[in-house]
Order: sequence, then C-alpha cells, then structure tokens
Amino acid sequence: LISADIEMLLNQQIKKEAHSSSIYLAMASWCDRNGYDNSADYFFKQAEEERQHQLKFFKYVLDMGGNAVSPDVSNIKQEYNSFREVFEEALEQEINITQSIKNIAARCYSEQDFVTLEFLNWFFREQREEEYKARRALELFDVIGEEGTGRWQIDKHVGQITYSE
Ligand code: OFO
Repeated sequence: LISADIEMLLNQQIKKEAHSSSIYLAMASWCDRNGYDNSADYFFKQAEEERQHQLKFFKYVLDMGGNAVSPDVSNIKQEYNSFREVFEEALEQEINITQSIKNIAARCYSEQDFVTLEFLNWFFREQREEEYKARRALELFDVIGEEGTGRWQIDKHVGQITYSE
C-alpha cells in the first residue's frame, strides 16, 4: 500500500512524464520540419521512452492499491527559435524530472516507504543516462560549431550518441 501523499506525488509524476513525452514529440516535429532528421528520430525515441515511464508509474500506483489518474496534457510549445534551443530545453527538462523524482524519494524516506524507494531506483539510473545524452547533444554545438555545415554535422552526431556505464 502507498500513502495518500505518495499517491498524489506519483500522480503528479505521471503527468510530468506524459508532458515530457508530448514535449519531445513537438521537438521531433520541429526538427523534422527544419531538416534535422536524425534529431527528429532521437526525439521520437525520447517521446516513446517517456510514454513508457508514464506507464511504469501508472501501473505501480495501481499495483499498490492506489488510484492512477490519466493526465491532461496542455500548453505544449510547438515552435523553437533555433536548433540549439531545442537541445537546451531538452536538457533542462531532464534535470527537472530528476529533481522531481528526488523529491518523491525524499518523501518516501521520511515515511519509510522503502518499497516505493526501491521502485524509484530504476528511474534514477535512467535519468543518469538521459541527462548524459542531453548534455552530450548540447556539447556538440560547441565542439563542432554551427557555422557552415556545422548544424548538419551536429544532427548527424546526435544520431550516434550512445551511453555505456
Ligand atoms: Fe527522462 O524523464 Fe522520464 O523519467
């Protein structure tokens, strides 16, 4: 069983993961429309992963006897000022998500909910990877530079980002 407080925090997280998924879908659309096909693929994949995260939280709440609420998602930004801005916001998004999961874990500690804490561990590992990939993508803008065919090169390398522990 989970407490009403944890249930509320997990439902907020379900909404955040759904929101993330929609943000990434908008980023995929922007990248595709602007000729950055590899980056579009990268964001399609991220959108899919966030959807899976949403479902993982959703099922956990139900498995623990709680009420999982299907979230409303609104206010998705559809336009970006630059290719770089997309990746800046993607990194910011991941950092916020990590912080949000940390806040749930802090609450779990204070009420000794070790079961939910253990469940959250998977997400901390996942966030390590997601933050790494987002940071790596942003670094490409400085390492390669945006002049000339730079953005084309950046897009190409975004498609090759991998993470290993
Ligand atoms: Fe990458 O945000 Fe989900 O957990």
